[in-house]
Parts: sequence; structure tokens; C-alpha cells
Amino acid sequence: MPVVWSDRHRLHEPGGEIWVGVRTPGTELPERAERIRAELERRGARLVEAEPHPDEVLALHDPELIAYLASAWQAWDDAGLTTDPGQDRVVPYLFPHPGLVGDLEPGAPAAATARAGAFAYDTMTLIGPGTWEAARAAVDTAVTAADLVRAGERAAYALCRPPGHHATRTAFGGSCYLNNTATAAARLGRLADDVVAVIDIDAHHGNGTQSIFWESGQVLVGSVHVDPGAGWFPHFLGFADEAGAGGGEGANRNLPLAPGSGDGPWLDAVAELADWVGRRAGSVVVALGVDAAGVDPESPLEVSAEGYRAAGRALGALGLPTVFVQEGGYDLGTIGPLVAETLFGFEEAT
Ligand code: SP5
Ligand code: ZN
Repeated sequence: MPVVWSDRHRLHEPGGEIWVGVRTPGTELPERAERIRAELERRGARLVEAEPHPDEVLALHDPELIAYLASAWQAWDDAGLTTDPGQDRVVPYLFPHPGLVGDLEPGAPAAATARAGAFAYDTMTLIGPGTWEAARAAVDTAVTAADLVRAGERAAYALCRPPGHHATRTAFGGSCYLNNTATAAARLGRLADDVVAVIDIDAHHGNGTQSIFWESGQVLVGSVHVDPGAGWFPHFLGFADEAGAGGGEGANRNLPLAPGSGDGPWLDAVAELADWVGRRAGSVVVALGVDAAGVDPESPLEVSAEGYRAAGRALGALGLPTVFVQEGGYDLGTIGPLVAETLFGFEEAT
């Protein structure tokens, strides 16, 4: 299947993450995408350049979030914050928490420091000089892959970076700025009347995608992930009883797994999601994080390379047009092979 790529991902260098107030090196590194690309090329993949698209492709997001992300770095630098206090990335410090503002509509903050907290929901997702351009290119990558499938490819893989499934309509976090997966799903559904499904196999709950399609019956959203109730990101969301609302009632499914779960329970959950969407959807977007792997530093799940290959086969057996969108996966030594196993498993089954 075609592999959609943009060099512009390299412009996003998070420069670490602020985790419990401490700046740690972080794991969402440019090298991740380079490793995946190298492995897929080694196995003979066909690379396709991401097609630039106008900003209309960002319609799932609030225009205020878009305007903020596009200007945040410059505003931060203009405010002198890179020299005093000497912070070289945009970092929030105060949040318009419901307990702070209550029913009042918070005013638009003038200070660059305060504006950050109006759009970021965590302290870990830093903005640097090239973040906007890279996040924008990741959306172009996902949209290009969706367009290839709409044009008749059975499947396409968007090698997106930064990832996207934690980004909501109005806020960013979890190393994500713009929701690449949700945008690909909206693009796939645009011309077809039938339902599109998202199957999110990243180790973390895809809270952004869930929230964007919460009231939509046109996009099914299923996610298998480590149980947030057991102490894992995104902590507040991703529980089994979150089923959607309004027209989207019953169109959202979460399958949280206990920490330590390996191939058995994980593949059962993938099969359950595949079966659920197979009977309802005409096309699929797979949010492909490979951070459920045993070696991954960001999750306690214990999925093996054979598990990823089997997941790929289960998804391929659906027989539906499918867009894969890269999400998490942080072990540099295995990220390439894990992605390759999933995609080859898929092709094996078709
Ligand atoms: C796209 C994606 O996979 N985002 C994951 C975001 C979860 N990050 C949570 C990070 C928590 C702090 N990391 C500490 C690492 C200790 N091993
Ligand atoms: Zn993840």
C-alpha cells in the first residue's frame, strides 16, 4: 500500500515535555518517523509525498484553536519569554478550569503565557518554532492517504507526525495538536453516504477523536487501550461506559484493558471492534499507535510483533477500504518493524 510522507514533520522538535513540573527529554521525537520510513523502504514500500491542502481541511477544529496554534510560537517569542524567564517552548501555566470560571465565559487573555492555558489541556505538549508547520503537514499527510483510498486504493498508510488522536475540537494535548485521524475519517466520509469507522489501537484512549465525533452517528469510534482507571493517560476519559450522545448514542465504544495485558486480550478486543464496525461501516480509519508493545516506554501493555501482525490480518479480513494513520509508538528500536508487521498482516489478509 502507498506510504504517505512529508519531510516537514522534522520541523516539530518538542524539546522535551514538562511532566509533573520537570522537563524530561520526552519520547515523541523526529527520529520516530525516520525509523518507520527506513523500515518500510527497506521492505520495498512505495512512498508518496503528502499533497498540500487549503485550511478547509481543518474544519473539525475550532477556528480559535487553529489561529492560536498558527501564531503561538511567534507570540511567545515576541513577548520575550525565550529570554525572560528563558523558556524556549510555549508552556501553559494557568488553565480556565471549570472550578475556576464556573458558568462565566472566560475573557480572552492578553498574555501569551495565559493564552497557552486556554488551548492546552496538559503541560507536556510543547510548541516550538516549527510545530505548526509540522502539525499542518501531518493533516495533509492523513488527507492525502484518505484521498488515495477514495480514488480506489484498497488501503493507504499516513506516516503522520506529530500524532493527533488526543487533540479535540478546541484543545491540544497528549503530544497532539491537530487530529489527523479524525480529519482522515471526515474526508473518507465526505463523498460516501455510508458510515465511516475509526478503530484506534494506540495504547492510549483516543479521547480527541471520541470527543469530535461524540454526537455523530456517521462516524463510529472504537478504541482499545490501557484502562485509564488503572492510572494511565488520559486518566479522565476512555472508560467502557462512554457510548456517545444524541445522534451518536451507541456509536462510540471503549475497550479498556488491564495493565500487563498481552496478545490474547488485546487481539480479542481488536476482533470485537472489527466485528462491530464490519457490520455497520463502509470504510475504516485505523489509528495505528504501536505503543501497546511490550517494549514501549509509555504503556504497560505487552503486545508482541506477532500480535501486531495478527491485528493487521484481522483488520484486512474486514475487506473494507482502509486508511492507516500513525499515532503513538516510542521505542525507536522496534517502532519500524511493529508498523511494518501490522501493514503486512493487513495485506496478507486481502
Ligand atoms: C499519541 C500518544 O501516544 N500520546 C501519548 C501521550 C501520553 N503521554 C503520557 C506521558 C506521561 C509521562 N511520561 C512519563 C514516561 C515515564 N516512562
Ligand atoms: Zn499512545
